[in-house]
Parts: sequence; structure tokens; C-alpha cells
Amino acid sequence: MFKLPDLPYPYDALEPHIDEETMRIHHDKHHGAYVNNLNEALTGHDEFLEMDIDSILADLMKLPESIRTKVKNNGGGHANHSLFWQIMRPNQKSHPNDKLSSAIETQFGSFDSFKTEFSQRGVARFGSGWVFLVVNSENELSIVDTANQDTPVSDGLRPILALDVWEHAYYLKYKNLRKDYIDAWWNVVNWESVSMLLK
Ligand code: MN3
Repeated sequence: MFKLPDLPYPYDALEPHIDEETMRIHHDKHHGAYVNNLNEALTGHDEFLEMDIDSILADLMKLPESIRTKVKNNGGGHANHSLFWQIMRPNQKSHPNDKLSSAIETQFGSFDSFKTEFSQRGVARFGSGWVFLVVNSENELSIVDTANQDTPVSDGLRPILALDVWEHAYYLKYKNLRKDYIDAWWNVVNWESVSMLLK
């Protein structure tokens, strides 16, 4: 069975950028529901309950058609949120390590232009979805955005940074102002985690 991972910090640790109430509801209720629904969908398909979630999402066609959409949505929700909690931390200045910095500069020209492009993708994503920094099989970086809980893992890409732009991620504090939420979110990115994921 899949389990809801604990947050790696207290619910109020990302204040004032991301508020405690949002974190409680987002982690316990939203992520919790994805995990419960994933387990429910896979009940009776025990071979998948023993796999790690990325392996399932990397090859959705292996799933029986009757449960494929439910597993894609809820398994994607579980994987995306598990990464999202991991790549944030309390507001402390942190920077990508040398390897990630130079990879970002090679691909995007500068760290600032990377942030600008990433933010713009988040603002422009219509409806609910995610923005990711991903690594391809040639170890090149790119930015992708997806609808709903779709994950780049299903396209053979490895996400190392994830931004949730569903309204549930920001509406209590930022209301309709998604850009303000994204601007604040950069303060709580855990670049040490992202740098480690690049390896
Ligand atoms: Mn979410």
C-alpha cells in the first residue's frame, strides 16, 4: 500500500510565504486523498501495490484500462506532491550547487532568466496543473508544464523541481493572485534538495 509521507518540516515552517492552514489542508486532505484513492484503485491489482509510484507512472499502458485514468490522476497526485514537499524548506537563503548552477546557465542563459521563464509557465498554465524543471536522458534540463496531476515521468523525463499551481495550493492566502504565490514560493525552494536530485 502507498503511504502519505510526513511533511519534512512543521506545517507553519513555510510562513509567511505559504501559510499553515494551506499546508495542513494541502498535505493532509488533498495529498491524503490521492494516496487513498490510489490504494483503492489498485486493490486487487497487488503487483502494482508493490512497485514504486514512478515505475507505475513511467509505463501507464501496463495498467489495466479500467483503472488507468484513476491511477494516472491519483498516482500522479501522490508523486507530484511527494516531490513538492521535498523541494521546499523554511525560508533560508539557499542556492543551487555548482553543477546545477552551471546546468541552468547553459540551458537558460542565467539563473534569473530561468526563474522568469519558470514563473511565466506557472502563470500561463490554464486551470489546474504543475510546472517542473526536468532532466532528460541526455542529462539536459528543460521546463515543462502539465495539466491536472500529469507528470513528466510518464514522458520519460525526471522532475527535480515542482511547482503546484492548483488553486488549492494558494487560494486561502493569495486568492486569485497566482503570480504573487509563485513569487513568494521562490523564497522556500530547497535548492540543496533540487541539486541532489540532479545527480
Ligand atoms: Mn496540490
